[in-house]
Amino acid sequence: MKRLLAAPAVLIASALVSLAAPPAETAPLSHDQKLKWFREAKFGLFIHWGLYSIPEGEWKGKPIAGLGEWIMNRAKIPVTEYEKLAAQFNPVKFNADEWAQLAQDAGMKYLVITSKHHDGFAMYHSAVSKYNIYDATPFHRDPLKELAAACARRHIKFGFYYSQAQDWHEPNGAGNTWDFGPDDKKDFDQYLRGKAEPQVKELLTGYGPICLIWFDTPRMMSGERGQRFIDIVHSLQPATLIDGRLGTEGDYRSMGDNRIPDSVVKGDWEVPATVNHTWGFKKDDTDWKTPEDITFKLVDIVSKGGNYLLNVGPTSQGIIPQPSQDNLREVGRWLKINGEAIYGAGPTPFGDELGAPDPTAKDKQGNPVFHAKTDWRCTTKPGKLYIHLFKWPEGSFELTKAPAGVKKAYLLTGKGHVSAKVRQQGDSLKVTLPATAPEKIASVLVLETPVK
Ligand code: JFZ
Repeated sequence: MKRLLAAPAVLIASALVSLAAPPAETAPLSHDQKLKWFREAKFGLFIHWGLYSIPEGEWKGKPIAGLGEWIMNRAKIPVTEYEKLAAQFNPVKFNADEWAQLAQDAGMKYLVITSKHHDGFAMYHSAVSKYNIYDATPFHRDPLKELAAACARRHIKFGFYYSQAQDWHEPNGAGNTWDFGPDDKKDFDQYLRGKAEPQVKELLTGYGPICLIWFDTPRMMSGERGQRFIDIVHSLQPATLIDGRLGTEGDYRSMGDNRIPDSVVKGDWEVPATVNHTWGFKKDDTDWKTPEDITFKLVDIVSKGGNYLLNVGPTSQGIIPQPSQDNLREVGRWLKINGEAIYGAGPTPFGDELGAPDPTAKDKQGNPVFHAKTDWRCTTKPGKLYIHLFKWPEGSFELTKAPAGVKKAYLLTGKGHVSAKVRQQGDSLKVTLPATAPEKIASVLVLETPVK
């Protein structure tokens, strides 16, 4: 009897509570709540794919210098000519599950793909503009819808790159001065309201949860133009992050392309980077970063507090170049063993291991040249220091400014831990290591520290 009476009381109480405060699911997300997955993820796959993958860096038999996805601009191709590429675009080898699987095999936790780059061509079925892969090509499919589903099946977060300002296809978009004259004579807001804003709405309604929108090159994004995009994102998907290139402050900082900072940077940030020297596919660019180099850059970035968004450029057939796939999978193999030192890990408490500015050498801007050291990096979790050893030390590893009370040291091997002897004297610490490294790219030494 008592129980029966208690139930309605609970219901009344909860009804009162819900009148007093909005239910948890509609309360605005805090910055920390929004950034939670991003801070855990650390490593993402960027994909630049569009009409530019057809000329693959060559126009009318001539190689065009610069980034593959900039070919329309670099060769000053008129819209009427560039548009014709759409009729040839038929990437029949595209397989969304294979792409999402690559991200998963590489240990990447999010995927960001070009929904529209500066050339203005939408890589999804847009009702706003017929200049899109569904309506204007023989392919007649929406690959981004397929990719969103393939990522969801693997619990990989899915996001879009969208070029909000530059649109070389539109008379009022920024950037195309060879067809449409100088940008300052254009009705830029007509373009924003007529194409960019409604397309961003489409992307946030038709593709499930979008982890982030990667805006870029904020030319002419003055005044409240950026805020209009923020309002659209917040109204449709309040959890979606906005990168650092909208023109108005986003949810995290985007560093310059391929630019890794020299030291620890506070706050949330990401380094967008290439696996060769272009984003969009170029047939002549086969200078692939090695798995060792990519792993070092990933660890380096995480040890400084950031995320690594690493790009691949698929061909017009829909194939991600095999060497870039192989290299990423090798990084994934390393992450299978050492991932606990990366995902959700914080920056180094040290700093001297990163290198130092040279007091005598100055660069062209007059700044001291930074001499990076590459022997080891450190990432952290509560109660743990992860020392990533890129150069295997002979006999022992030494720290001169070690935290007090390190009781346990061991190496990650993927098949259990290999423990190592620690000797601590004041600030200095010495770990005796086996003669050979357990892992060829980098072995991770874990030091267990008292949790504060
Ligand atoms: C932009 C694009 O123009 C390029 O095609 C690509 O999509 C890349 C990811 O982003 O290029 C930039 C933008 C900003 C910087 C460098 C290249 N930057 O801040 O150093």
